[in-house]
Amino acid sequence: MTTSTRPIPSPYQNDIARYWNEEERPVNLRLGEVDGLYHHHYGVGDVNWSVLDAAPADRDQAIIDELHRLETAQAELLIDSLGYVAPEERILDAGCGRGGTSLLAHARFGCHVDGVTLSSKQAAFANEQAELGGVSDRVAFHTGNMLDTGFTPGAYQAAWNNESTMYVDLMDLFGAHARLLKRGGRYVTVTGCYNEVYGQPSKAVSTINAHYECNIHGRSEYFRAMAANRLTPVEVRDLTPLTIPYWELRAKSSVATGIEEAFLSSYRDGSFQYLLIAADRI
Ligand code: GPP
Ligand code: MG
Repeated sequence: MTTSTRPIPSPYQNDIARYWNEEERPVNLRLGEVDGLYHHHYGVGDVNWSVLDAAPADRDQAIIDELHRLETAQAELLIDSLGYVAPEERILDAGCGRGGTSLLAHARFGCHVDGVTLSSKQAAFANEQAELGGVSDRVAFHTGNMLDTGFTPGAYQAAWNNESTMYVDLMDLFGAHARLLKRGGRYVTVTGCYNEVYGQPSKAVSTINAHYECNIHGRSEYFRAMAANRLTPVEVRDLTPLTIPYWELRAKSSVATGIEEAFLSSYRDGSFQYLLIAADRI
């Protein structure tokens, strides 16, 4: 087990660390308990709506299992876009949360994975999951700042942010990824962004920002910041239609948190989008 600690410099970063150190929402913990993959992102794909008709004694767990299946499908989709990673290579999960995507990526490629999160509690939790899974020799979670990891420049074949870009300045973030990635390495993000076709962000976006203490970016910011940092898009997918069913099921579940309507209304009216962007480090 490796847990390195670097200084957390800004008041906002302290706020983020506090937020995620204190977070214990059943929508994350109960889903993670299904199989030990704890995610901090949403789901994609068709819902098996028959779970709503399960026998009363089984219904709640059937819905939890289904939400978890859709969240795991989202992580697999992101990993699909990382390209081939050889077992001896390293990959980076920036804003790794409790580690679900990292563990899935290791299962896919067998490679070394470093996850970084500002939350020491998340890093410790994720390391425990890696231990339990018997992969802690290759998968390590670190308490630290994704903008200043201290990791070896040029050492990474792939890097990603699974719904964590809204906590950082994108110029700083992509500068950091460009330094860590090898030339020809792959960067992927799945993110929510506001749709600048409609100008400024809608009230729903402000509600989401307040809920998670984050700052959602506009779509064009991603492409500007990538272009400025040697990251050239190879794939852009609008996942909005694929994630709406997840939110519809979540809204009907016992683990709904109250944020569901803000996602559903802004995805449906087009003011907010769920995007996957993959880019090559040139
Ligand atoms: C949290 O996931 C996700 C974010 C903070 C990013 C916000 C995402 C956008 C697409 C805007 P979580 O799994 O911790 O959230 P919840 O507890 O609501 O499931
Ligand atoms: Mg969640």
